[in-house]
Amino acid sequence: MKFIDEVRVTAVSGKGGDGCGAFRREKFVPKGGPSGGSGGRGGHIIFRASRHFNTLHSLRFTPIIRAKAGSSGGPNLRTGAQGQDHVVEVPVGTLIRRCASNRVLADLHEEGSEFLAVEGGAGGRGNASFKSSTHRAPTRFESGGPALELEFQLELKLLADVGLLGFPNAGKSTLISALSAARPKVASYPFTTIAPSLGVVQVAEDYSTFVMADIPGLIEGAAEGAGLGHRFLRHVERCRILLHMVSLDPFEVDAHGTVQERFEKMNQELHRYSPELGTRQQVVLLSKLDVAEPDVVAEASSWFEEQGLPVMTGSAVTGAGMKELVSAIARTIAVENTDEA
Ligand SMILES: Nc1nc2c(ncn2[C@@H]2O[C@H](COP(=O)(O)OP(=O)(O)OP(=O)(O)O)[C@@H](O)[C@H]2O)c(=O)[nH]1
Ligand SMILES: [Mg+2]
Repeated sequence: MKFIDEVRVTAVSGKGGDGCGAFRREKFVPKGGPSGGSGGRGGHIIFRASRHFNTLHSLRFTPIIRAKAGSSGGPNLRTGAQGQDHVVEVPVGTLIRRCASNRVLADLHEEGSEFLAVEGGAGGRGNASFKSSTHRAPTRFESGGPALELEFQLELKLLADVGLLGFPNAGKSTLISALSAARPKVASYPFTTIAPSLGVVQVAEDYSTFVMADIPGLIEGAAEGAGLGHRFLRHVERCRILLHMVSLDPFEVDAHGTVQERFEKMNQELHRYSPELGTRQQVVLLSKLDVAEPDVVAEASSWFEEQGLPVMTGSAVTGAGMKELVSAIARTIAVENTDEA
């Protein structure tokens, strides 16, 4: 299924049912009085977060969502049935904006959380509702409230603890495949990954888990749209930490520069996307250790240490350094969590 993380929908609530104007007419019941029932409320449009969805794909082809109208009230004090609400299930992590104002109205970041987007029209009152001690035969009754039509922009921002960041071919998808049950496509050409995916990683020490997000690779100039652009960074925006991967593969030097250059270029792109994301806590992994030249590893490691940046090395293919990496990520997430509390 195609990964869709942005859709625009028109939501139309149900009209309220009309109230009824009627009088009780029965044999042997003189002056039976008003008996018009009220109309039922129109259906609401409600968005609900569900773990069963991980893309907004299903809304792509239903750009107009409608709820049912309420039924009219009837004679003999019959109240009209309420129009059925339309509950639209969206992935956990969906932001809802009004198109008119571009304001974020809701952030459905918890399973089951709901947002009442458009209220159904109120049911009109029937003439029986207007009865009083001084006005015993009212003929007045109301129409139901109108249906409302509003436009919304839905935007999915995945929720994960750690986001993978790196140039194409850094080995991001290989890493998430090695550490979790996620199986994104892996290949030796750039931009193999074109849609984000999530994987759950288990920490050996205490059986706790964290969620990792794999996103497409970024290249220099992504802010101007180079490669796949930088829009996928939205999916790591809400990650506690970033795992910044830089490949030690000698071939990458020709493609995008030395390890240090690639690290700095990536951080610049990150900063250009969002200065706030640019300061997010990072764990640096020099990947593909199995094909690295020893002097390059030594030089890069000492450069990172000079900068005061903790750096790890490893290979998702041979498994070297993976256990240490998972522990380091788990520790960093724990620190971030306590800092926030
Ligand atoms: N030797 C070696 N090769 C690796 C390692 N990790 C990944 N690769 C290879 O590197 C290539 C790219 O790996 P991917 O995991 O697809 O890289 P990616 O960062 O997800 O790339 P994009 O999705 O294109 O951004 C594949 O051919 C992998 O088999 C590693 O640790 N050692
Ligand atoms: Mg990939």
